[in-house]
Amino acid sequence: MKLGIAIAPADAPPSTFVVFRDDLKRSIERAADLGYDGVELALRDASQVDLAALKGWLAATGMEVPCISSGQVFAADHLYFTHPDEEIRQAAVARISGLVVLAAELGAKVNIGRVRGFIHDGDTPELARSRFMSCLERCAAVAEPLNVELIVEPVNRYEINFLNTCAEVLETIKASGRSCLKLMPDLFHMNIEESSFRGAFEAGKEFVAYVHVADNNRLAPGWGQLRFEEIFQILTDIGYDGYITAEILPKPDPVSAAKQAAEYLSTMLGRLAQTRPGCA
Ligand code: LER
Ligand code: MN
Repeated sequence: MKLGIAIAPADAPPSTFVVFRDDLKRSIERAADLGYDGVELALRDASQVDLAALKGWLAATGMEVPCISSGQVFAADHLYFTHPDEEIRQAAVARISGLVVLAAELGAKVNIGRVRGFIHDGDTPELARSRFMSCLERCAAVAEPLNVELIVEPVNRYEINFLNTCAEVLETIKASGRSCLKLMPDLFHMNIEESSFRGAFEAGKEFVAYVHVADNNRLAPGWGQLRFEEIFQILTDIGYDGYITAEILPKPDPVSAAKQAAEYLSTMLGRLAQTRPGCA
């Protein structure tokens, strides 16, 4: 497994949910120094990034961008897939499609989190689902030929009222039949919504493509009460070998949080490697 950390450009709105909201070059260098393998880029629009410069900073540090996240398309610009207005839905699809084209250049996945939208008052869950599925299909039609995975994230009921559990997301992925659609579990949301970490991961094991990690209080792992040793054993048991990316509050300050997450998660992964059969 590889370690990632969520970052955003300095001009991202303060509500952007990342550890470092700063000059991208500085954040990438800081993350590399702390031992991360990659940075998840939180963007609202592909035009926020100078691709040539970004590729240069990644090459200089040996870092990757495993994922572009899209929460600000929803939170800052209010574009989402279940919106009653088709023009707004299409604008959300266009934003995600732009992020997909950028992701193809970086070998990244694109996250579909809160941009899925919510069930509006007066709408039925079936109507919200059909709008969502239509937008997802339009994005998948762009992503699939570019070999970009769209990773759909279950988000807990206190943040959104649609697609809260891994099972609900899996149902939509399977119904779409698109091979570029995958599952992106987030431990914080799972801790609220799932009755069992093991049950949810095992049911989705063929689809888990990326994982957000945080402790139960959204602080860095180790500063809450999740049992990470057990969770990483489950990830190992299902054969997961992708990114685990810290999506945590920048508290008490961004560097302390990022340092704690890197040290704690590296230790955890090291411990697991030692218990694997055949490992020295
Ligand atoms: C986004 O990845 C997420 O997990 C949300 O909780 C952010 O509000
Ligand atoms: Mn998340």
